[in-house]
Amino acid sequence: MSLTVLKLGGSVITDKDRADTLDDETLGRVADAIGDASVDDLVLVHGGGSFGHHHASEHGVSKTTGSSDIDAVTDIHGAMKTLNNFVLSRLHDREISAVPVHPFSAAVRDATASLTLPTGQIETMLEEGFVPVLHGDVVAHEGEGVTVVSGDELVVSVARHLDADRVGFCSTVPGVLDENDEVIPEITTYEAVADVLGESESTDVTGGMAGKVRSLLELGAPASIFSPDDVSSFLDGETPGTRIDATG
Ligand code: IP8
Repeated sequence: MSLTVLKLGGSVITDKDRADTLDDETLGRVADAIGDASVDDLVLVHGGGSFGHHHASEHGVSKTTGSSDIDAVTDIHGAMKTLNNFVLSRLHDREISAVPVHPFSAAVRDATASLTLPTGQIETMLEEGFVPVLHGDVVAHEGEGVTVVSGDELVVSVARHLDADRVGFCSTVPGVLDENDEVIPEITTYEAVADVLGESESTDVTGGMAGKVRSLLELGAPASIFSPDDVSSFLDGETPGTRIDATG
């Protein structure tokens, strides 16, 4: 059986300009593509968009800055569960056996901020024919209260532990873009794209593409970044957008 992990970017499935607002049209299109595809095993992960990020920034919680305030925990986690429920319902409308996996109840960060996400339940869900749907969330973090765990971190963790065959990121951009805004078809080393992505941390803050490319190069499985229009072709086994694979 081959395992595919697909991340739905938060800004793809929500309206990023309005708090707690779905982009139902795009979510519906992506759900249609997933419903029409014939993949063996599929794990979905979605980001926070205007649900998680809005509440996280209101409470000053990030991947590195934690909080023990129960209102912060319930607001952020609650918003992400609401978004997860919307995603599940749109998948159920297409007869996809999607089931929720809430990282707050399963994952943990130690004092060095290293993330542990048990995957036994996800494996059994897959074996039983379900499509587990994880999401960016808050997680208990030793010495910090809770911090944010991004969907990207969850994708990397799940793909590593379950030895995924393919990893896809459905994003608002059609791939990693060069200086002329053309899609770079393939990235095999960071050096080759360092000039375009920038080495600085500011790139991570503004777009996260540099950090994403770095962690995908370390994944050990081919990963692709593409737009919602390309979900079908990715699930059909093609490599739309940018393919990132350090193994060449
Ligand atoms: O959108 C962040 O997940 P991401 C989730 O994948 C929260 O970075 C709670 C802000």
